[in-house]
Amino acid sequence: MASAMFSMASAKSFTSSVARANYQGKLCSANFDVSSINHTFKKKNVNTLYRAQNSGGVTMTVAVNVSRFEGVTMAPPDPILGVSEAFKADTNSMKLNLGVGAYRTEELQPYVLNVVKKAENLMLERGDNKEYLPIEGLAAFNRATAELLLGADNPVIKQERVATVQGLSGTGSLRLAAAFIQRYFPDAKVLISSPTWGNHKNIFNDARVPWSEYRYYDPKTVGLDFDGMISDIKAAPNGSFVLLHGCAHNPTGIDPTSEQWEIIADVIQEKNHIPFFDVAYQGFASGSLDEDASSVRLFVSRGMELFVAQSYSKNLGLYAERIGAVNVICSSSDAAARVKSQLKRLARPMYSNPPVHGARIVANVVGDPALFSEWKSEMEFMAGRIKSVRKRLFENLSQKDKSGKDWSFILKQIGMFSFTGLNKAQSDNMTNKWHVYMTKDGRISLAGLSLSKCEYLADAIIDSYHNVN
Ligand code: PLA
Repeated sequence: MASAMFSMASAKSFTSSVARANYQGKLCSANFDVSSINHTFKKKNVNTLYRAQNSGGVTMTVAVNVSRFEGVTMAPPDPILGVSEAFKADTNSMKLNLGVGAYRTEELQPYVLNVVKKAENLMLERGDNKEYLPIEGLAAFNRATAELLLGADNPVIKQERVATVQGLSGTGSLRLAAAFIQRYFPDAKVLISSPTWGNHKNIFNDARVPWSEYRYYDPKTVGLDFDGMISDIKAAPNGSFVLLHGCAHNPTGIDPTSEQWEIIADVIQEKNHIPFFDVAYQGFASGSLDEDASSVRLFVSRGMELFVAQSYSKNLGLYAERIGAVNVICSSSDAAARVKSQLKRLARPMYSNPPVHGARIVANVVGDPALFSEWKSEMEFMAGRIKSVRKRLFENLSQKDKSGKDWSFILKQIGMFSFTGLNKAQSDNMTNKWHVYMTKDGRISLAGLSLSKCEYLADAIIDSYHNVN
């Protein structure tokens, strides 16, 4: 094995040295020194382009024999967003994408809300600029989002006990809060429901926050395992964080009743736990912004300190604008100011400051009484369409399935998803045989379903449920 060692002053001479060595088929390993950087290339078959930059700012493109990323393994497709990729690749005309929770019209087209278009026109007319936002985001948005969540006249707002920081939608807000927990509560763990939205585990794993699960879903009743949930929350070490879905639990579509929320709050208070609400569907579950925030407001009214991550992906259809917020309700304005300063400190090196477009849309819609009431009607309409599709699917399943199976659990679920109870093999059959794309935990997004496709979907579910184990 030949080995070449050289040091050079310019990128040009280095490139040509490698090219020459490669041409001659002699280069197996080369050690070189440019300013303070040492690179070692090993192995044969020089065929990959490698870009190196020295501290003096010289950029070189050199051929190396093997990728430096040999040790990087292929990541599996995302269990939710990967479904959309597979859907796109399917050419069957009957295909249905019920994977990701994204609202579609009855014609199965993406929907941009009228109020969003109006708010965007306003922004164009005003000629709003593209200056950086402050680290904590747009002030008008932060005010509007806290008011929407807690109610405009909530005393905690007047008392300045809410630390609100604009986030990169629900996910980014959860991630920022997780980074805060990791930094300030390094010994605490987060309790998450079993099951939960798949990305919750990734978020806490990446933030290095330990988590464990509390019982939530009971497959026997296709309902809430309330006793299991309460006893797991009781059994957790005092001062744990308890992640709760504010409304429209994902993936099960099963929410606690208001009496159950009271008991959950009792136990969390007894244990000195810190509630952490994920509110990704405010207004989308019931059609009412206030009703869907009632769980959060109950905890706030008890004087508890808590975290809330919010998202405008679904209720305003701003999926790609990445607009949401993290709110920390504190017991004093002083604590809120300190918490906010630390959230900003965490955000600055992560993404510096958030994007402005979605924040302006939300602020304009919520801040204008006419647009606000129009938004509420559009949200009711979207929530209503999902409810009507849910009902039609139930009717089709009940009529077509002659086995006597009770499908009424579908009607009891709330929000954009239905947890069908189909297992992985049955879900695979839905996709492979029927071209119905869904997550492998048996979840289907009813927001991606039209009334006219319900019958086809019912056939697919009945076949998968009865003919696949
Ligand atoms: N929290 C929950 C419970 C969610 O279901 C989702 C989105 C989010 C947070 C984050 O959404 P955002 O970052 O867009 O604000 N869940 C979707 C999409 C709709 C996804 O997986 O990203 C879902 O299909 O489950």
